[in-house]
Amino acid sequence: MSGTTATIAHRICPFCEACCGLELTIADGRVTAVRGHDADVFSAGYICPKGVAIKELHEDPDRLRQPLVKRDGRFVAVGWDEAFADIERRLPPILAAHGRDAAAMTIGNPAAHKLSLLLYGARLAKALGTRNIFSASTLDQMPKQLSCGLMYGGWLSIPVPDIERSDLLIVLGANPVASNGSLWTVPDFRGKAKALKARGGRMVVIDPRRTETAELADRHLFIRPGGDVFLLLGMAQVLFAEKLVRLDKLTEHVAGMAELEAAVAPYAPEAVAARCGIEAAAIRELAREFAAAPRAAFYARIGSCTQAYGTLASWLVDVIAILAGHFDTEGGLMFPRSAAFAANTLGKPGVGRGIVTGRHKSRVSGASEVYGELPMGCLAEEIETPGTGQVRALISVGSNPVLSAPNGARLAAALEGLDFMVSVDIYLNETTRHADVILPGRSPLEDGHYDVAFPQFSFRNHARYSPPVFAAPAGQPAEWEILLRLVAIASGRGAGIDVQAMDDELFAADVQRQAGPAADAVLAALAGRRGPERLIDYALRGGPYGDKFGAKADGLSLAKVAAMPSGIDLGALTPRIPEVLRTPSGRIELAPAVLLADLDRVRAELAQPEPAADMVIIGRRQVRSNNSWMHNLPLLAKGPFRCTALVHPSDAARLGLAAGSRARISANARSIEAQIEISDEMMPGVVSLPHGWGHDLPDTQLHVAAERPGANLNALFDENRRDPLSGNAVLSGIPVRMEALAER
Ligand SMILES: Nc1nc2c(c(=O)[nH]1)N[C@H]1C(S)=C(S)[C@@H](COP(=O)(O)OP(=O)(O)OC[C@H]3O[C@@H](n4cnc5c(=O)[nH]c(N)nc54)[C@H](O)[C@@H]3O)O[C@H]1N2
Ligand SMILES: Nc1nc2c(c(=O)[nH]1)N[C@H]1C(S)=C(S)[C@@H](COP(=O)(O)OP(=O)(O)OC[C@H]3O[C@@H](n4cnc5c(=O)[nH]c(N)nc54)[C@H](O)[C@@H]3O)O[C@H]1N2
Ligand code: SF4
Ligand SMILES: [Mo]
Repeated sequence: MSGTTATIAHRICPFCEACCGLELTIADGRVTAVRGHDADVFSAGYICPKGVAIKELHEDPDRLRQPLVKRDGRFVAVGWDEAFADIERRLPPILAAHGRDAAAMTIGNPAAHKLSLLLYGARLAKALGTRNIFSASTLDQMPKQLSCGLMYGGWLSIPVPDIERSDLLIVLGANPVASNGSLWTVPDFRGKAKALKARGGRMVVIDPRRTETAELADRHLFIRPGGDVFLLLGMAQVLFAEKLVRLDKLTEHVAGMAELEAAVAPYAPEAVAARCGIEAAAIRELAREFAAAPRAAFYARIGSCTQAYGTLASWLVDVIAILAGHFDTEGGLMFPRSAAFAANTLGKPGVGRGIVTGRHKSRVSGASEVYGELPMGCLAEEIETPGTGQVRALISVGSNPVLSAPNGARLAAALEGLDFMVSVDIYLNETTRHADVILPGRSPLEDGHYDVAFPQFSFRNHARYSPPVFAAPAGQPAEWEILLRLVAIASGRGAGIDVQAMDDELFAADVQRQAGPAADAVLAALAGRRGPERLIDYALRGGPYGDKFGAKADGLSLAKVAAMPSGIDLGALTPRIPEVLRTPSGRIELAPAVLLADLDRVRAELAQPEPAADMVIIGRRQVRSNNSWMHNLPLLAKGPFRCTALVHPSDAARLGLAAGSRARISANARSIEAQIEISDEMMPGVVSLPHGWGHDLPDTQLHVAAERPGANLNALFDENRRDPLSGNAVLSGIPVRMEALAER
């Protein structure tokens, strides 16, 4: 027996939006056990297998711990100064010769879970000064951000179900039992759904697959993929036609009621039923049941976003909640009040400048800028197409678009054509293999953490901070330091810059701009802090519960939050209308003109004959998988093979597909091969395949993932199919052909 005693450490899990508190047992400098942190005020001990796998991520021999630089086509490990010297030699000349837009940046999902990347990624984007910013948001939630921006005036003012006080929860195109929730931070969704039912409440799930969440529900309705807008228009029409609208206290806070009513009037359930695959009577009943429930919430997520009418669908979900009187009220959809970083807690309450889009357009396709970004689907053409403004250099930050974006093969070829590429990433994977330099971030256990975004979507208000569990290896910079060195290179100040001094300078400039005359006092109050921790302290102390830099003695600061390893509970959600609004009118905009105009597409589609696809494909998520990058961890990779194409028995029989056999799935003149699984949980005519697989590309370093690579769903998709308003990719309901393959 070694003489060391075990110690306990706590860390907010960085893998999904549930943000569970982990409890780690540490002995001899190693993690020996991972469990849920029972005393965590927010997650109360809940975790899933991915949280346990944090130990394997920390120890993964494939995880990069040193920069890699490509020399003569092969990666070699180098020191940090050498890696930055390479970047300094190669990046600035490209910017000097071809202008700022010659550089592009991609930002992936893990950036939302890493304080350093979220807070400093924006600094890099600014220093690059390029319009070519692309992120996972346009493969995901941009439609919801846009609809909420238009309605409430803030890109992150997204209301969430107050599940603990609800009697009815409708879930559309989301599977929180597997995904653990998204744009809704709700650890242990299953437990909360069961509690809702135990107190007499009901849950209805609408999904082309009878999901794990649907299994828990009182009712499941299949919906035709891509048909959400039709269902939702039908429900909204019923609320008006049957006089079920009750705005109550919101009456004086909404604008556009008459326009909304006129806009949805043509869409009686009978007119839309065939398009969504739900009978008119069921649509009617759903609207009535929702309106009649004393307290009800409507939650829709990625299935409703990654489609051609994503923004309209996202808008209508909130519209229905508002019309039915289930908005900004207990048990309905409510706005969290985040302790830090929320734009909707800053500035003048109740009114603002709203949002703007289209400040610039993408060069090749003319796609509109939305929230400072261009659609990810446009990246390949921006690299391939010659001319002024052509993208010649790329910095990828925690993103793997070769697998996570449509038509990765085209993108991979485009990346090969770049003059220079840098990846800030922890793996040599399908995307980073194209880089000239890879700069690895630290293990999450070597960084402190505070969630910047997710408290803005949490089922309950809270503030939690995790200090680093382990010291970083000597010489390994934090990701914010990596990003600041890139800022220095991009802004011509040289890789050799004193990063700490530059951080002081950038921070002081922010405070001067934001705090005006109070700036000196604020800076003095924060003098002991550096890096992301200083930004958290600044945000917390100036935030809605803050100590206002000493003026409110009982208010929050980072020191106070850090002193509570189980976090601080800030209570159940409370009504925030009108204070949360930042629209120019100071009202909820029920009928934004761009959305009403977009209904033209819906009208046009209804006038066409119904599409007659043989099979359409959709995606799915699984508990032991996380997008494209956690398949290298043995704990998650083991067990039954998960990247299977799920089909209904009737389709299997019709197409001659046997369980366990392989099939070719084709669309858009491309095809993949996948293993068949047969289940009546699928809607007939729909096949479901998880995304993020396809780890069989050469020159990666993912030894575990490569053993069972799976098929890449996104290889089938068309990078040019988008929701025109948000630029979001269409990743659902694509017609495919399926053929049985002879056994090999
Ligand atoms: N067909 C289909 N496609 C989809 C989806 C779908 O439902 N269907 N979902 C979409 C959604 S919702 C999303 S969010 C996107 C995700 O798209 P991406 O963000 O591009 O994909 P991830 O798989 O999350 O890749 C994360 C990358 O970050 C790296 N990484 C992990 N941890 C760290 C870290 O701590 N630091 C750094 N620097 N890098 C790190 C990984 O090595 C990997 O390269 O995929 C989208 N793609
Ligand atoms: N275990 C695990 N957890 C994750 C992730 C992961 O990869 N694995 N990824 C994380 C990320 S980045 C995100 S964004 C979230 C996403 O969280 P969720 O939105 O809950 O994602 P999914 O589980 O993919 O659920 C989407 C559902 O939409 C259904 N669907 C597909 N097409 C349509 C359609 O046209 N209409 C309707 N109504 N439904 C449709 C699918 O069958 C599926 O059940 O999950 C996060 N959590
Ligand atoms: S649900 Fe799992 S992956 Fe998500 S935060 Fe909790 S432990 Fe981590
Ligand atoms: Mo996502």
